Amino acid sequence: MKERAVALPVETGLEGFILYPALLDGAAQEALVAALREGARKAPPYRPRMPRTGQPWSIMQTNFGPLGWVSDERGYRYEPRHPLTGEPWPPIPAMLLDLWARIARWPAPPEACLVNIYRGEKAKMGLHQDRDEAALDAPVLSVSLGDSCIFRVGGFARGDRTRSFRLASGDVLVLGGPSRLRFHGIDRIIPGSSSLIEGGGRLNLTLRRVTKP
Ligand code: MD3
Ligand code: FE
Repeated sequence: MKERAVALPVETGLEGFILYPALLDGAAQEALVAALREGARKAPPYRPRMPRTGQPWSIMQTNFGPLGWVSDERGYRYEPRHPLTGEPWPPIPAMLLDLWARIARWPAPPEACLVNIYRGEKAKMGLHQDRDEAALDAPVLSVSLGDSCIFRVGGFARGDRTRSFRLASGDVLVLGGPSRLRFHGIDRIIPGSSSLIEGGGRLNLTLRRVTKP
């Protein structure tokens, strides 16, 4: 996949938190959406549920790669198979593996690509930490596609002060070093801000190393 030649990522002031605005150009975004649509035929998006209560989330999810992140009454965990079809997740699209190799600065490939699907005004993700991975020293790489959103990032305790950023289609974030354990969430999407996805909405891809290499 071709990426824009962005020499300098945006300085966020947060160590290990690197934002590459519009790293993916329009053609790369289109190609990625096409690859995701193809994969999603084998791994249909489903609505995750909260541990214990089974309360449904406002977003849908699916995964690519040898492992996929799932949430239901039994808790948060990584699984090698789709919860509804029982089939292995489809492979991570090659263009995403290339992107990881180029900018994650990590010696082993990602094992999971979690796809979050935000549709409508109600779609959001509460403040949380990502710590279900044994390889917590590996970064998380995030790609935003479609409508822009308001992304919130805090500190290392839930009550710490937060800042918010707008993330737009084609933006790539690398969350590494100490920032890997910052609280973060999505307040809302901004409907009508992109025409990339038919019918509107936002996709977020997170590439993750789960096991220690
Ligand atoms: C900051 N997804 O899937 S991606 C998630 O846009 C998740 O769907 C959001 O949080 C989304 O867990 C945000 C950006 C992101 C991902 C992981 C992080 C930011 C992070 C880990 C630590 C700090
Ligand atoms: Fe997260």
